[in-house]
Amino acid sequence: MKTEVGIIGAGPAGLMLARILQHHGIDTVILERRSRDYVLGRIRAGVLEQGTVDTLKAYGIGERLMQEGIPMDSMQIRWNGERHDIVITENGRRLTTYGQAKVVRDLIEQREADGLPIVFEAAVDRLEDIENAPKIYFTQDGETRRLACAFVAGCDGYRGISRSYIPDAKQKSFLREYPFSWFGILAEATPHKEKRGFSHSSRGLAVVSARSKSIGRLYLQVEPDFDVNALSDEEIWDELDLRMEDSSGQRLNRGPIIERNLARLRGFVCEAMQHGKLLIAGDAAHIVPPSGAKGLNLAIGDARVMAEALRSCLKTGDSRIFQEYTQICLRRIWPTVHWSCSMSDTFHVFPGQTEFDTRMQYQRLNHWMHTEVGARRFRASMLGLPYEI
Ligand code: RFL
Repeated sequence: MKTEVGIIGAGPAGLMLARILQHHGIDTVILERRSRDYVLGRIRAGVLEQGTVDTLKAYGIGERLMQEGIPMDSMQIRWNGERHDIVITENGRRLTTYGQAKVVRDLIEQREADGLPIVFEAAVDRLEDIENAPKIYFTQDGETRRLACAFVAGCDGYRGISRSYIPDAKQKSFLREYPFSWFGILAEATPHKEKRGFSHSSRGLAVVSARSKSIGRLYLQVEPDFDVNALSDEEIWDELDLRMEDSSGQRLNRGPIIERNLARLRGFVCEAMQHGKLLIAGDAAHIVPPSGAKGLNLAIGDARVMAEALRSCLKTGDSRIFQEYTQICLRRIWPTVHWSCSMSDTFHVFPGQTEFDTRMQYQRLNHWMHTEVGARRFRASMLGLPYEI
């Protein structure tokens, strides 16, 4: 097999990259370790920045998003039962709730309709000669196959193999592990509009959001290795109600819990995102704690830069953006990681946390809620930084 850009991973980064390159008339093959059904069923992020929405629309993937996306113009924050509302729209820019599974579905279905290759159940095992004439070796149906390409796009997530082919990736990687996880549930019950958002309580953080008109996405802060089957549905709802309590006395709408998962919270940035003809993007290069809802959005931002770097190399022979790829991406990655970590540091209850620490957290929230400069910063960070490319 032969192509111009060999893409490892059919997550948001790999699929968006392939879509933009298709628009520029560049050949790609996507190799994905998991089955098609598995990829389509994977429940993850769900909040899209305006830039992500605009990017999807610009490349013809906006139709269902426009019909089914739920605009999110303000955010509720509860602090020990006290409710604050903060506006997060500005100059027509807003956040949109639309599940990552739907973004992935829309991109996959469009690619298939265009007759372009996504090879599922094709696990990449190794890369060769990434400095000159890259080859990607993968296993499919028990056989080793080879894809020769001009460039390799490593969009294979945090646990993928691409990053390990960048010689200084380890020395240039920075990690913060949080001492807790997020227990995420998907429920057949839409939370009432008045009962959504973040809630800090002495029992820990709770987050309540809607994924669609009939499905709710809710999270509880739990210990790092929490057993997702330890609590019954009713116990989970009881715990959510306790953490979301406020003066309204209103309880959450309850319904069957259809999915449970656990995500470790970490911040991670690899400052070496390219070597030879290999570039990495998305979770392969960085992880943000989910409190800022930025993981998927950052992946789309990287894909835009990588597409332009590859387009200018392949179509005009100009390698300036290619040479600068890492630096351009990092200028958007670090401030976004910083914001996601600030949200995490403010809303969680840390082991051994003192009353002094809690008051410090509250002061940060107070700054965001009650000062003009703080509210502007909150809004700008939630809406997402502008793109350079
Ligand atoms: P992805 O989505 O992880 O896609 C990488 C793809 O690469 C494939 N792959 C390989 N394919 C071939 N050969 C190999 N050797 C391969 N190794 C890996 C994988 O199967 C996969 O299909 O990365 P991408 O595209 O960079 O997109 C990033 C986003 O998915 C991610 O940032 C967010 O979903 C983060 N995230 C969440 N963000 C939120 O804002 N809210 C959430 O609720 C939320 N929940 C989550 C999450 C991430 C999770 N993971 C990654 C642990 C829940 C989970 C469980």
